[in-house]
Amino acid sequence: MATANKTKEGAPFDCIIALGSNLGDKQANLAAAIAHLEEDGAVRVVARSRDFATDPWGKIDQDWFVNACVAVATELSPRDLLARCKEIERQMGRVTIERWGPRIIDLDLLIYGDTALDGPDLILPHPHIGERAFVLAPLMDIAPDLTIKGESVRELYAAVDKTGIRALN
Ligand code: PH2
Ligand code: MG
Ligand code: MG
Repeated sequence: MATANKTKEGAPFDCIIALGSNLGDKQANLAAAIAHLEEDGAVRVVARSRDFATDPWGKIDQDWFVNACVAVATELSPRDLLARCKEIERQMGRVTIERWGPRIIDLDLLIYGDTALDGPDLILPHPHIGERAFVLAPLMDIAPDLTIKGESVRELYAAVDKTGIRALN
């Protein structure tokens, strides 16, 4: 266990993974990705947010997204967990044509304990959490008191533009 981070229900977790989809059956894609995460026993989902419909951010000439987050417990290292996420994206048929473009499924590591990394393939904590309501709204569901670089999810969420974000369940 990397740190003593806990969900709002008190369940310890190692990592938070953000999920997004804006192609096909978006909610089913998120559910399938979460099932894949758990299928080999190396990752256990300890909390799952609601699904949120979100307007596209960054590249706005594309369909709306469904976004969610899961808190997971795992013995996998950050890089092995990233590789597992990339493998799931590949298995589910993700094709990347352009940066921030449409995708069947996107799995991003947001935080992994108190690990700070700045590599070409993985930056931890994820550098854009504070700008993105589509990440912070689901995070509020599972870990509002989590601190990221000195600011709580609650504080970050209060400050971000929440236009175009709505819970689906
Ligand atoms: N992901 C992006 C870029 N823009 N917008 C929304 N609403 N949801 C996303 O998951 C998303 C995005 C790059 O990963
Ligand atoms: Mg992403
Ligand atoms: Mg990604």
